[in-house]
Amino acid sequence: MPRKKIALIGAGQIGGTLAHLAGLKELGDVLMFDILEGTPQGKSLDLAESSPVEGFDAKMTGVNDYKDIAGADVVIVTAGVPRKPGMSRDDLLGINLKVMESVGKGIGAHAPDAFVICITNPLDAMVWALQKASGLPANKVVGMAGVLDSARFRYFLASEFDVSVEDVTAFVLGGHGDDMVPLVRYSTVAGIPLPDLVKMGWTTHEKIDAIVERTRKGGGEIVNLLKTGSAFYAPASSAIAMAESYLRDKKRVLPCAAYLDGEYDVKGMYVGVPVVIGDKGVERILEIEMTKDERDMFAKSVESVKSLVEACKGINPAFA
Ligand code: A3D
Repeated sequence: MPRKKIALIGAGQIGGTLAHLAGLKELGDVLMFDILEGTPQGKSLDLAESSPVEGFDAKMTGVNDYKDIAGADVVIVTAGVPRKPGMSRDDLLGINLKVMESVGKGIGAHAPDAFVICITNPLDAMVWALQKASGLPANKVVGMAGVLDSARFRYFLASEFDVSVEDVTAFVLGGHGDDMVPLVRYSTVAGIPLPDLVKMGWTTHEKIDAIVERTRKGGGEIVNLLKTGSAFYAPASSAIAMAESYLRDKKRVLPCAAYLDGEYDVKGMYVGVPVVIGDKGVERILEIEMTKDERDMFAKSVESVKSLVEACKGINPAFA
């Protein structure tokens, strides 16, 4: 069986980490594209030179021409600019919208059969723009945010309880912004929901509230520490989990920014919800019951996404 081909659009901090992880996991041959000449070539060569030490077989190639992504099975998009301290994700809208336009056209022309994962911020609006610009079916274009947000939630909870991260599951819904919706009721330690752990005296409501708040602001916490960019290790791991579920038809249930066509009473927008990812792309959207409070939080998050999508249409009427 020929190796799968993974194209990475953007060879920056996340792009380089994606290539490294894809190599280590032998997901396929990796092709890195960037507008900068030399960067994707240099990173690819460096990574290829690590392969004999790590013992993986994967071709690593750096390119500056979209025609080289032809035949890609998966395309992961990180092209654009990241946040600096003091910036919100939404401040990136104007610049990154233009980038999504050119990247979308490149993918549509050269890799129309690929499964596309967008990471560029502001995520929910950028994945929407990327899908429109590429012309690919909505179930083949998805945004990475929920896997990262729930990984942060899981890590904070595991630290609070002093248990393995493997035994903590977490559930985050909504847009990838500070009003995302971490669902406490659906988050568990070995199947025991958080409210029950409060009853068992493992933690308190106040501590859970503080963890929820830290999760919501998790991206900003890292931006403030790094000062020169945003998180890249955990975002790359999260997107690789999604790519692996597609490539190996694992049918994992993962929170992703998916195109909603009436689900959750949202139409024509991308919002973070649990989905099944298999070899057909987004194969199913799980619609869960929410309490009134959860519905209100979700509605607020959807409103934020909607205002960004409207702003995109204002900047470039071609998206309307
Ligand atoms: P960075 O290291 O700056 O890499 C971005 C790369 O994109 C650079 O190498 C640029 O040269 C390249 N680029 C810029 N314009 C184009 C273009 N038109 N075509 C192709 N390549 C281009 O950033 P990063 O890797 O740290 O972050 C990438 C994006 O991911 C940013 O928008 C971040 O805000 C976003 N991000 C999202 C999350 C989510 O959870 C959704 C988390 C962390 C970062």
